[in-house]
Amino acid sequence: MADLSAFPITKQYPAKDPSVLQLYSTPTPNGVKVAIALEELGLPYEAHFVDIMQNQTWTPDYLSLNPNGKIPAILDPNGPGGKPFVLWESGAILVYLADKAGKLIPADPAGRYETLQWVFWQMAALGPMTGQMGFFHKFAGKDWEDKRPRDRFAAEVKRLLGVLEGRLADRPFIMGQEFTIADIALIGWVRAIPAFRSQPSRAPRTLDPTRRRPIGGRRPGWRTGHR
Ligand SMILES: N[C@@H](CCC(=O)N[C@@H](CS)C(=O)NCC(=O)O)C(=O)O
Repeated sequence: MADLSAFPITKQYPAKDPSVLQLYSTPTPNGVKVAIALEELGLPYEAHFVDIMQNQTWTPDYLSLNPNGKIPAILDPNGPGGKPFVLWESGAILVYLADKAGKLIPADPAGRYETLQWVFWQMAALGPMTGQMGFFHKFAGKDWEDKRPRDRFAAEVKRLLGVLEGRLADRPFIMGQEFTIADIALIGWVRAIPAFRSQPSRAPRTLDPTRRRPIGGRRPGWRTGHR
């Protein structure tokens, strides 16, 4: 049985089964990605709900896990070299899990780099821009008098969705017929877009589950991960 007692996070969230991967998360657009990947890969794990509304990521125990004070984060008792391994940043965790299981990322180098390109695009562009749009449309920034930041982020999200629509115009998933971590990275954020606007907006085409686009694919991991 793995001993995780050296990790202070296990005081805040005790591990019932320290032999399986420990997930610290919340079903936000970033948090949901890791749960979806774990479900899709069928890897055993134990999920700990981190209440970000109660600032639970800012405790000394949580910060010892992730000094950036954000979910998601993992503690894998069987990391590289068979040693316990901590990782945070959802994109890095997705790549780690895909490599660990040897699934959800193409094996050929070109396909692998192209998948990573879309994961990075989500992490650097669609995610942060949508987050800012949500801040200015719906959350604390909605009462700001100056509407230019709101309009700037909304316009950029619209442009980015156009890029995504273009990519999906002739294929069911980002990488063609294969469902990968690039799709998983995008799921939560694209689904959040209608809710992050002050007025309900027509869901982008990528959200329509009947089209079986990656965002709406009726996959078991998608459902469980989003709960
Ligand atoms: N780039 C990070 C972003 C993580 C992030 O922003 N997490 C948010 C929830 S989606 C969070 O933990 N917020 C809590 C807080 O800031 O107090 C990732 O993708 O993992």
